Amino acid sequence: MTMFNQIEEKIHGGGRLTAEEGVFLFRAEIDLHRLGRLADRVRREKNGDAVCYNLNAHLNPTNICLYRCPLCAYSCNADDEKAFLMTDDEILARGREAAENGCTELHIVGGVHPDKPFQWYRDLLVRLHEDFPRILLKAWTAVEISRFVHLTGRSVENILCELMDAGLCCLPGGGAEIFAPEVRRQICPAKADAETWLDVHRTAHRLGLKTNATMLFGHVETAEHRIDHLIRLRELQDETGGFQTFIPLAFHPDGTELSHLRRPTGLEDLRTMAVSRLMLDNFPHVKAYWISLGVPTAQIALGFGADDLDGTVRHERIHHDAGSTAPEILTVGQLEALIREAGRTPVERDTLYRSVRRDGLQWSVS
Ligand code: V47
Ligand code: SF4
Repeated sequence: MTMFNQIEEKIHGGGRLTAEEGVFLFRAEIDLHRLGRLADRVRREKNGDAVCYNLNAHLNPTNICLYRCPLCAYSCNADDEKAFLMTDDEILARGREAAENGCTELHIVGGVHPDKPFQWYRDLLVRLHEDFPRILLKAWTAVEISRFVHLTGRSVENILCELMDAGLCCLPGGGAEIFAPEVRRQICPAKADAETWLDVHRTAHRLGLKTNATMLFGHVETAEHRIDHLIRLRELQDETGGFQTFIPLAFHPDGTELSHLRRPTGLEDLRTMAVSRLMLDNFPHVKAYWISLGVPTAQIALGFGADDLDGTVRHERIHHDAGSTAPEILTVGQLEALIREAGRTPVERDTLYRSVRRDGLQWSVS
């Protein structure tokens, strides 16, 4: 029996893939359609026909960043002509716009500003939460949380508790990149390391705060690095159960210090989606982020393990600055049509994966 046959039998029997099997599935000669069918079967067992999506908006309060990761085209220094720092009024105007458009979520991340104290990040949540209490705030990556720990000398737990009191609902999955230190040294040498990222999420889960996880693929990493990354996430999920969804992010090189690299191809995107679904047997959802994959690949990814399509998305800058040619926004009608055309049933969800029911401008969750 070939190794692929053995893997299929294992998956059909509910078994868990080893690192060696995961690396094998990344080999170029593996039949992508066969791999996709396997991931699609696992997806169907977990989520049936449903594909969830949400109505959200991004808020990136500043692009000034202390870390200046080589992978990033978005960040800059304070004296750069493209530098911006939003005022309180501009931030609240974004909240108002999101509310007027029926958004249930604000996704808030940005540069790690060299001068802004923890209080600035906290107060921003307080103001948005006070003015727009129905919009759930998915805010600050583990990288930002570790910066707050450094700034205040307080513990991760203490910082997260204060942010939860301020209105934080969930941590986004950014900053994970690839955990292996030899890769981080090349793509993001200055920011939080793998252990710090995992510890922030572990602590969040212990406090009852749900989080997401990402993996940035298609730059200098190998299949072994990707599998190591996925297994470290799987182990933490075994321990805590606090991850909601996994998002594979395709690297966009334009405008970064790594602009000599090429963007991963559509086939690499789909292979990574399928292997992620198969390796992360304890993650409820796998997300196709159309801003990163592009709309056509994100739609096809719904047949390669993804069951979560993020989102209506307005005002995204991080991937667009790095050359993403995806639109700025998709309407609910467009998202639902993409899902239906893929033969699946669209279900609106909120940040915590509760179903959303709408009646005119009002909505309720269950
Ligand atoms: O951590 C930065 C990535 C991430 C580039 O939690 C780049 O639901 C590609 O994490 N090419 C931020 N990617 C985005 C993110 C995210 C997105 C959607 C949903 C969720 C969620 C989280 O963007 C960063 C980094 O990995 N990124 N630069 C680039 N040049
Ligand atoms: Fe800063 Fe994040 Fe860009 Fe790194 S990826 S430079 S931490 S904004």
